[in-house]
This record gives sequence, C-alpha cells and structure tokens, in this order.
Amino acid sequence: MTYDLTGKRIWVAGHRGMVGGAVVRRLASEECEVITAGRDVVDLTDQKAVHAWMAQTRPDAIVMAAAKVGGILANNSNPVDFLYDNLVIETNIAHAAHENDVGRFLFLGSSCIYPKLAPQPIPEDSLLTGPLEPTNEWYAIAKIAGIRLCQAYRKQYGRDWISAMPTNLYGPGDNYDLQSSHVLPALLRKFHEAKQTGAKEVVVWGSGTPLREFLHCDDLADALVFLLKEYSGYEHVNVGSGVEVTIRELAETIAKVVGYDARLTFDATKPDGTPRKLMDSSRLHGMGWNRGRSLEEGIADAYRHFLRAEGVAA
Ligand code: GFB
Repeated sequence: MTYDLTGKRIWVAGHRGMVGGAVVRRLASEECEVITAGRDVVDLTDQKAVHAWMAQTRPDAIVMAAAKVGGILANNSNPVDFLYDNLVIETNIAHAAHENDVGRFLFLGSSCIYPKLAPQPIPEDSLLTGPLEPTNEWYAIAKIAGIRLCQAYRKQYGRDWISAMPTNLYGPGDNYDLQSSHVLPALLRKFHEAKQTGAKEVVVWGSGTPLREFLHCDDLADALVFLLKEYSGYEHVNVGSGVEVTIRELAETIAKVVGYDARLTFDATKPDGTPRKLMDSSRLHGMGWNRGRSLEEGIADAYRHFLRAEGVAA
C-alpha cells in the first residue's frame, strides 16, 4: 500500500456536493478521521480564510472535490464562474496545503479536459493534444490547471499529490435543476414530471446522438479511495465505467426506470457538445480496481434518492 489511511485526518473539500458526499460515505468504512467544513466555516474562494483554516486544522490528506460544476448550458452561459471560481478554489487549497505540509492530495478533474476530437477510448496522454470542446473549455482549462498544479508541487517540492479524471457522474445528491444540471438528472426529472402530469412528450436537448459514458458517484468514491491508498504518480488517472450510450438510449433507459413511456422530442436549439467522450480506464483497471454497477441499476438508485428528496415514497 502506498498510503495507509489508518488514523489519518482527511479533509473532504466540497462535502456538500454529490462527489464530496459520496467520498465522505465511502471513507466512513476506513479507519480514518473525516474532516468537513461548510461555506459558513471557510469560504474556499477567500485565500486568507483558506490559509488560516488550514493552518488551524492541519489535515494529513485532502480529497479535493470542491468545484463549481454544471451541465452543458450552465458551462456555456457562465464562463467566468467556471474558469475563475475553479481556478481560485484550487489554487487557494493547493497552496495552503503545501504551506501546511499536507502530504497527500487527490485532485479531481473531468473528462472534458481532453480535446474535442480525442481518440476513443481516450487515453490519459491525449491531454493537450488538440482544441477543446467550446461549450466547456472554461471549466476544462481550470481543471487542466489543477492537474498541472499537482504536478508542479510534485516536481518542485516532492509532494505526493495525484489527480483523477472522472467521467460524467450521477447519483444521490445530484443537481436536478433543469437549467444548470447535467443530462442524466435533467432527464430523470423530466420523465418523473411527465409521469405525474401525464404529458405525452419529453424534450431532449440537442440531437440525441452524442455518446456519453456514465459512472455512479459511489463507484467513483470507491475508485478514489483506492487511488488514495494505492497510487502515487505524476500522471493523472482516468476513472470511467466503460458504459457508453447515446443520449437517446439514455432517455430510453430513464423512461424504463421511471416507468413512463413518452415521445422524445429533440430541441435542436440546444448544443450537442462533444460528440463522444469515452475514457480509456485501463490504467486504473491495471492497478486492480474494476468495479461498478450497470447503468440501469445506477439510475434506479439515483431515482430512489430523487423520490426521497422530493418527499415521495420510493
Ligand atoms: O450532461 P451535459 O449537460 O454535459 O449534456 P456534457 C450531455 C448531452 O446531453 C448534451 C444533452 O449533448 C446535451 O445537449 N441533453 C439532452 C441534455 N437533454 C438534456 C437536458 O435536459 N439537460 C442537459 N444538461 N443536457 C459537461 C460539461 O458536458 O460534462 C462539464 O459541460 C463537465 O464541463 C461534465 O465536464 C462532465 O457531457 O456535454
């Protein structure tokens, strides 16, 4: 084992988000102490506050799941939020971590860091080999900077800091707001509401032909804890499920899980985004992690949590 979690104090930055929440749940079965701090305790965009909090708290390790995230429309409409906020949060945390001698740091990126027309499945070394997908290049550039930041601290100061690149995620604690969410929670809500009102159609943005790979956040959290314990290296590591579907197929699977059949209408005024982004996760699999549920099982789990949050018995 590269890093023994026993007795370690681990700060999960961004614990109120879907990914941070999943990491906290997963770490509960390790013999470590999990530290969390809400916005009321430390504002991650405030450099002084982050440094003061870190100096006082002094975690042994950090899982960096704090980020401004959103779906294709939110990314495309709010470039400053996705570039500036993410750069500020990651530089504040990384530098405060360095100054306070935090030995282990796991940075989380996204599959959108890769070129729009990267070879499929996308290997880690296709980073920075071509132009990015314009709908999310702001977010992608912030995440690429985060990877480089970890590598820079490793190179200059010998820090054992690593990065993981998850594919499109979903699960408990997801954002279900139709304007800012990703496709999977958006379509879950749309089918659920169509079922309630008896609507005959569900609107799907774009052409329905783009391909996406989906991973349940609890499967991601399991892979992240694995990497935290087992991986030390300069290169980032892809974390995907290998489960790739078209947006139309995704809508059909969601219809099945929700138990409501509606006609799909495609809204061509909305962007498709990148045509395909299936990641090559063979590096992670080669290290010994290869788990995960099926897409249908995962969506059923997300739907149970959605219903509970809506106050509807599952
Ligand atoms: O999940 P999503 O918003 O983001 O959209 P990306 C994926 C695909 O689903 C696009 C289509 O082709 C959308 O047009 N789609 C269909 C919908 N109906 C809907 C809908 O109701 N809502 C949404 N949101 N999409 C994101 C990036 O890209 O992926 C982020 O913007 C991040 O930066 C994330 O990297 C993982 O997969 O296109």
